[in-house]
Amino acid sequence: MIKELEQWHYQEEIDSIKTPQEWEVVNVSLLGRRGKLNQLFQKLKDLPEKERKQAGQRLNQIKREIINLLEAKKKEIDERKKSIFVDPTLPGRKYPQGTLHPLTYVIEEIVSIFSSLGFIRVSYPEVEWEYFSFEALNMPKGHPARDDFETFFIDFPEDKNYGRMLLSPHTSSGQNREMKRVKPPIRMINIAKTYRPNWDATHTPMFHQFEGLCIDRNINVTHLKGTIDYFVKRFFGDKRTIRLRPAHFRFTEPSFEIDVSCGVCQGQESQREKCRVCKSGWLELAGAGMVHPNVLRAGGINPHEYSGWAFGFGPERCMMMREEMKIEDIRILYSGDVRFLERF
Ligand code: FA5
Repeated sequence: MIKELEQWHYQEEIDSIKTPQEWEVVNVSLLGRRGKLNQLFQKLKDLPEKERKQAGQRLNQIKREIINLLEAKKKEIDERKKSIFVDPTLPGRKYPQGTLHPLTYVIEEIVSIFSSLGFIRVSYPEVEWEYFSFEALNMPKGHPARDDFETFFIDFPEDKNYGRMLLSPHTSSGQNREMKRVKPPIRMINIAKTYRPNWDATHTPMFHQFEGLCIDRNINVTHLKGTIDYFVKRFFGDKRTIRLRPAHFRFTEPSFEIDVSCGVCQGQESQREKCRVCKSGWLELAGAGMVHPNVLRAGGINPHEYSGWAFGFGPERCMMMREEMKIEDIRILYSGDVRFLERF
């Protein structure tokens, strides 16, 4: 015990106290009912008589030292407190404040534009079955069109009806789920995270898509064109126009790529070839088309009674195509760089 007492650095502990709160903590830990000193006093009774006497004397001595040191420390802290001048008229300190991610604002804006047309926002699983991402979209097992949607597969037992589990490569997987959830008329806007193994200035492995789906009696391409034109004018500005180019998707027939006129050169003939952003007057915006009859059937909808269209946009790309954004590399959105995020 004597050895333990000699190696006890209570003085250093008391010396290191800086605030009244720290003083309280140390005071209780040394002199409190369950404090170190009391614990050592309790141990005395188990020592042989000779050692007990010696240790008892030393312990009492240490107790007095601790009391004196703590009192001196308290005085020192009180003195220091008196000498600190507090000016309550000074303005408060500003703490850094976080904001929503810029893409969250963009998604809210997109939802509000489509809500005004009667579209209802839904979200479907990001960890999805092969069936909803491919089979239900007229892409049977082994079909080469699946390669267009490079996919991350999940290490999970295969389901005999739904196939392998995967990270959804596009929001089109929500089409079949929506058709099974509600009967037409359907006006869905499905916004979710989507995943593909890509990484460059215009691709990230995790990105978002928003999928529009409209199914009703007598729906045709003019409704699709009108809806997208309305969105583009509200999102990018009145001067921007769209064009539909023929394309191929297995789940729509006919299928289109939708382009928006470039916001930098405004698609003007004299300037578009020199434009550093588009080189053609147009920027590729989304895929779209009339829902394939097989896709309607897979969703339990009679293609002789109903028709519909669908589109799939990338909100990150939409954000990049806004002139005022000046985002040249999509990856900055997910870099966590506060200097970039502070702009919003
Ligand atoms: C599709 O994903 C189709 N499902 C779209 C569709 C829906 C067509 C409904 C017909 C009917 P695509 O692979 O082209 O198509 O992707 C659509 C948009 O997602 C692209 O225009 C782009 O804006 C965005 N996108 C695709 N891959 C990435 C990526 N790795 N990073 C960021 N955005 C991406």
